[in-house]
Amino acid sequence: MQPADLLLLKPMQPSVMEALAGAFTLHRADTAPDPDAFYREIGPRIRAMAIGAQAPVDRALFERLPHLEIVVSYGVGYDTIDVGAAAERGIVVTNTPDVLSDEVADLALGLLLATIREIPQADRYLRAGHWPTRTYPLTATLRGRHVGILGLGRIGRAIARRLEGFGVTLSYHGRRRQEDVAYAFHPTLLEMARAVDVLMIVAPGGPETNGIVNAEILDALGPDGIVVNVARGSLVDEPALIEALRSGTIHGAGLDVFAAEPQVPEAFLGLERVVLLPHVGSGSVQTREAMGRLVVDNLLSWFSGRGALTPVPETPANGAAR
Ligand code: 8YV
Repeated sequence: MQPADLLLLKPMQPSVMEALAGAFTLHRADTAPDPDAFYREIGPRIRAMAIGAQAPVDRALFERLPHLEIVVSYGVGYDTIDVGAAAERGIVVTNTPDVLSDEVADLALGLLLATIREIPQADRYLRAGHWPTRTYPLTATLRGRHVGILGLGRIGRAIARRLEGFGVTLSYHGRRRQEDVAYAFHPTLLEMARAVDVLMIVAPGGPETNGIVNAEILDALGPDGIVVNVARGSLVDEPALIEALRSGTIHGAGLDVFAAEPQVPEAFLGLERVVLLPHVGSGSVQTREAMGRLVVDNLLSWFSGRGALTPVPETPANGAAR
């Protein structure tokens, strides 16, 4: 049988490219000299598409791919894929849940501690030769804190489990109360922000959560407040966060994600009580390999007629609507 035609918007990691090349006929959109001609010629042959997380996939792209059956995304968040338009066409969308939860949770804890105890700043201080002249200034503490988790999904729960070991109080806010956890549920983000002094952002991006961490929420966190974001930059009103950090409305922030990444607002770079990371939450060799394997396995399972392994809930698991 002829291998199915697979579209890549950009190349993926070598192990994934190798596995895909062995099973599919690959077409790379990023190297096409004339994108319109490329989609006119190749578009009708494409049955599958593999993408990196945060690649925009909209209705207009689906229209250029009339025989598309499946979109496999390398990442757990799929806020940039129009899953509504996919579902209408019966196109299955898959993501890579579970395999990255512990890795992202580890990074979130590291970022929280780095922010509160100023670990990167202290490292810079030592390297700059300041220690012999003056000991490093005392920092804030995690002791006695109340952490509010925005989004108690798989990663949120992995973060909460780790935080239990740190002896902090835990609360959460999300779409609904979860009966199998003992942490306090807050029906609104504002109510939770008033109760806690650390806001850990782990909720999905997209229109429902766009800019929900705004000036009012930051004000409610208060002057000891710490914001840690390992989800999507879009959840945070970045100008409001910059202002809150400048004015001392909150104490500090640890950010792994930004609204227009890889562009980072210049103002963050000049702020002392901020730890900035280049979206590395899932970025270990082992976890990225596991994500890559799941991308490939979803495709292999689909084209052997066994359905997708990890379809997102919005689209049909077996393409039933087609
Ligand atoms: C990305 C992520 O997958 O899973 C997600 O939603 O944001 C990350 O793990 C990673 O940056 C690779 O694109």
